[in-house]
Amino acid sequence: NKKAFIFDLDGVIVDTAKYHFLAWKKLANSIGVDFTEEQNEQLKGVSRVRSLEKILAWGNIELSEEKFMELMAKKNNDYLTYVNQMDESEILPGVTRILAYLAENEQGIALGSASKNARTILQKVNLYDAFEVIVDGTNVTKAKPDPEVFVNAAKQLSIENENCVVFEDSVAGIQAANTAKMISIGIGDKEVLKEADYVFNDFTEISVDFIKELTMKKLK
Ligand code: G16
Ligand code: MG
Repeated sequence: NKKAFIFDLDGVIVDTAKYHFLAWKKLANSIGVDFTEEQNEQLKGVSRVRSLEKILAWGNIELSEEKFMELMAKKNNDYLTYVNQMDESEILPGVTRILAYLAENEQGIALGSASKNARTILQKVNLYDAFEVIVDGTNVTKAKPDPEVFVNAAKQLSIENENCVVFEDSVAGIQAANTAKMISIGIGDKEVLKEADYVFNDFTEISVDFIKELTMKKLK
C-alpha cells in the first residue's frame, strides 16, 4: 500500500527562515526600510520575487527592473553565505527518524519547496539522496497556495493526489495541499495552521505509529 509523503523544506526539514531573515534585513536596511521578525513571518513560503515586492511596498519604494534584479541577486548571495555553512546538525529534530521509517517501508518520498536553493540546501545537510523526487522553485510557475508544486511531485512519483500526505509550515502550503486533495499536516502553531488535517509543533511529536497508520488506511 504505497503512499507519497511530500515535505516542504524551510520550516519543516531545516530552519532556513533565520538566514532568510538576516539576508532580507541587511538588504531592506541598506535601502532604508525597517525589517522585523514579524515581517519575516509574512515571507515564509513566499517566492523570492514576491518577498522583495512586499519589502519594497512596506518601504513605499519603487525600483527599475534592473535595480530589482540587482537587489534580488545581492540578497541571494548573502543568503548563500549562510547556507554554505550548513551541515547535518541543522536538520530539525525528529525528521531523520521519519524519513528513515518511510524509506524502510518503501513509501514515496518527495520534496516540495518554493526555494530555488532547495537542492543546494539538501546537499549541505546530506539529505539529497533521501528524496526520490525533488520539486523546487526552479520547477514551478505558480506559487503556493497553488497546488502545482505538490501535484507535480505526486505525478513524478506516479501516486494519486488522494494518496499523498504533505508536511508544511505555511498557511499557503496547507491550502495548496488541501486544494490538491492531499492530507495536510501542519508543522507549527495550531491556531495559525487551523486549516490543516493534523497539526504538530514539530516532528518529535509525530510518532512512527501515526505515520504507519497513514500508510495503511484509505486517506480520503
Ligand atoms: C522558502 C522560504 C521562503 C523563501 C522561498 C524562496 O520556501 O520559506 O521564505 O522566500 O523559499 O527561497 P529562495 O530565495 O531560496 O528561492 P519553502 O517552500 O521551502 O518553505
Ligand atoms: Mg516552509
